[in-house]
Amino acid sequence: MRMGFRWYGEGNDSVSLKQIKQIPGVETIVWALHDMQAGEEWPMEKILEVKQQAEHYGFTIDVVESVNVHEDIKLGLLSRDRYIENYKRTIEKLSRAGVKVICYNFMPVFDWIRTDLYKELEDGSTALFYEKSKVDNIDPIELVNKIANNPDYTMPGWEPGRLENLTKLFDAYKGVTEEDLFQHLRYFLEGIIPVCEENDIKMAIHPDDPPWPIFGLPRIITNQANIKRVLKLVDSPYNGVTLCSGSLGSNPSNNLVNMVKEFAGRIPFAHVRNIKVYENGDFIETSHRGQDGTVDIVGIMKAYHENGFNGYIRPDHGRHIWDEKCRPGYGLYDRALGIMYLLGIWDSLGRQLPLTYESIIH
Ligand code: DNO
Ligand code: MN
Repeated sequence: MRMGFRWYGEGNDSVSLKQIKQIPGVETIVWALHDMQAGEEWPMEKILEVKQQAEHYGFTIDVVESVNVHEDIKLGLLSRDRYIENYKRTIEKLSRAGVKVICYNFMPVFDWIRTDLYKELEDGSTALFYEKSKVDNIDPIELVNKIANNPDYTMPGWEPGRLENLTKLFDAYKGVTEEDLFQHLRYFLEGIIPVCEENDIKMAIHPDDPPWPIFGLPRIITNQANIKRVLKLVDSPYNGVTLCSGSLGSNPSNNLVNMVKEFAGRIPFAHVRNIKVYENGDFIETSHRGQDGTVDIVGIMKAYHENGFNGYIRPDHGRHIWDEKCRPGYGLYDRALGIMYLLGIWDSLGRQLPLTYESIIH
């Protein structure tokens, strides 16, 4: 298992590489060029700039999250081929820079959705919260405007460029079914996986968050059966999943331990985080500790260990604690606590030797 930490880049993150360096066990940053639009080919100079910054602190840049997929690909439009070509070129460049895994998602229009970014938990910290009835009853355009007008943050999937076209996009998705989405994903994978095989880059699809249709838009990366189907669309070890326990865990009928067992070998990247799901379908993000939420974090880590997991892993969203000002869900403190918890479980499952006295004498 190799530990990673998501970093939004110089000038774009409240957390510095210097700080990340002081979290035990982190080997790679999980990064992206966040100013690139979906569908654009990534420039090599910008990739190498991040590589240089990371290597200065001894990190690799093995995991990219995400290279976003253009909506025309998800919609299955004729123009998709151009964007698939760009995607292939980006894969080749990332491979040349040393990248091993690309995380991406196939959610129409939006990435993750929450109704409150700073909901107070019992301990006085705040965290991302999803109120089901609110999303079920809200006008999506109204919600998006509210978020777009708050200059304090951007979220993946909520970049201004994407928000402008929202009404048009909703129209374009009218009549697009789940089955259509599967077929569009197949077409995309058939295009890129041979390039991944040649360039030794594993694709890892992130589950939909939350894992059910929202605003009348279809969502397919939602449960065990559907993930199994995605892995078979192109049955190659280079077509994998980012198994995100928090996203999938917000539907209590998803059994994450079973998924780790079934998909072992096809999980190049794991997101491990906890959430607390309420009976009415609401959920709140909690600390990573198993007892604090409804996701079986210890069981999941054990299942990874038993199945010889040697992929990348990262803590996912954290709470906002100790008055930290940061991107919602992406502060330093709670994610660092999350790492120590995950490493604590992991190290207790195998024999971890302390340093020898000889090894510390120079
Ligand atoms: C939620 C997060 C997501 C993820 C993207 C991947 O669990 O991990 O925002 O980064 O969906 O494309
Ligand atoms: Mn995730």
